[in-house]
Amino acid sequence: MSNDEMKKLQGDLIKAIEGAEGSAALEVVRIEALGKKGTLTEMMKTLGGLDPDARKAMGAALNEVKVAITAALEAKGKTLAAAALAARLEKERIDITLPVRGGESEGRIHPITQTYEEIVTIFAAMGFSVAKGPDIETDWNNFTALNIPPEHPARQMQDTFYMPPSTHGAVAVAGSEANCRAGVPQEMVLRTHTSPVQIRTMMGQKPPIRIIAPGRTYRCDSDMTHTPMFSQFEGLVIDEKTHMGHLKGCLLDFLRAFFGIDDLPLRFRPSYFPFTEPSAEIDIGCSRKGGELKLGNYGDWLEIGGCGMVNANVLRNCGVDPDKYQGFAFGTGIERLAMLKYGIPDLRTFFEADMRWLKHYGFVPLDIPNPAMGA
Ligand code: 2NL
Repeated sequence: MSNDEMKKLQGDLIKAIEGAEGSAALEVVRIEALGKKGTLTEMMKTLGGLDPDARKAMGAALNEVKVAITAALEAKGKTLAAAALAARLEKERIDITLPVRGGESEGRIHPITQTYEEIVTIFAAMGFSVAKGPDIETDWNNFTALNIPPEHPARQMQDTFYMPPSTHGAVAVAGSEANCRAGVPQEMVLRTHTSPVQIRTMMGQKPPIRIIAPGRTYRCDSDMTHTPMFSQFEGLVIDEKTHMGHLKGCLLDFLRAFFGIDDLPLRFRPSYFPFTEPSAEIDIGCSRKGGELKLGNYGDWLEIGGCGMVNANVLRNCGVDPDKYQGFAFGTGIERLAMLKYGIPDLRTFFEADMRWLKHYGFVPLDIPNPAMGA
């Protein structure tokens, strides 16, 4: 075969490769050239019958053609695969901006979830992290570390759900910091507040600390205004110079953002908690005229939670030096905030799983108010 014939063969093969309209057509071209009975393969087979010089020249020339068309096959293969992927992506594209099927008739975001998200969003913007912990807690984390003495009424069986000893082995009396750190078995409870999350945080990391701890809590209580399970969120800030002014400013910013009332008044009323000193109840301005509760600067007051400076005993219990660090903490109920913001009159309805209630008070997914929308 002459050089010209060889060049023509190469040109024809490359033309066929470039003209292939899909990977199947390309494979046909490949087999025609390089398959067991392909043009090039057949020509390779004739090399043996040539004399050495001719064999060498012809072999080199054939190999050149083979290298060229192998490269062309590979390049075309990639182009075809990319085109096939692009076509598939185009065909299978999902328009996520479409409204959900059934639209308004489908699910709702529960008001507690909605309120929880709003609280987290506002505190995140103020530089807080969200801390979480288990619902089943040690005596130490739930009571002892919080300066709640063994005889405190909150520890009574009527107020606290105790886990049966069979679920956690032998039971020592109330925990100690050493026992807790060593993992010695102790009484276990369903947490009665989210404070154990803050105890865990203080025992596990060095200040400065700035967290909120939202989540479910449990108490043996059931009447018009109490359910055995409810949601709380607490905040904790520990640093070297943190003081009560920071606490009040922080709560004022949060409450005004949450309720969307720029001049909402805030009042601290002296109180007592074992875990804070001094302690205060958090009151916000309201009106009760005509039996209707309205939040704002109207001269009347409504209690929405408690707060204070973290008791030095609590800091010591968690291995934080009270001579170097101090901080504030606060706590409030999520259902309570949801009821006030969204005008839900009865606490118990939160947990009845009544779809008519959820349809009325719930939020349409992808259409929920948030602080960024001025809600
Ligand atoms: C309320 C009152 C409060 C705290 C919670 C707290 C947590 C730690 C240390 C000190 Cl680890 N304090 N939490 C402080 C004051 C009040 O909650 O009425 N909650 C619904």
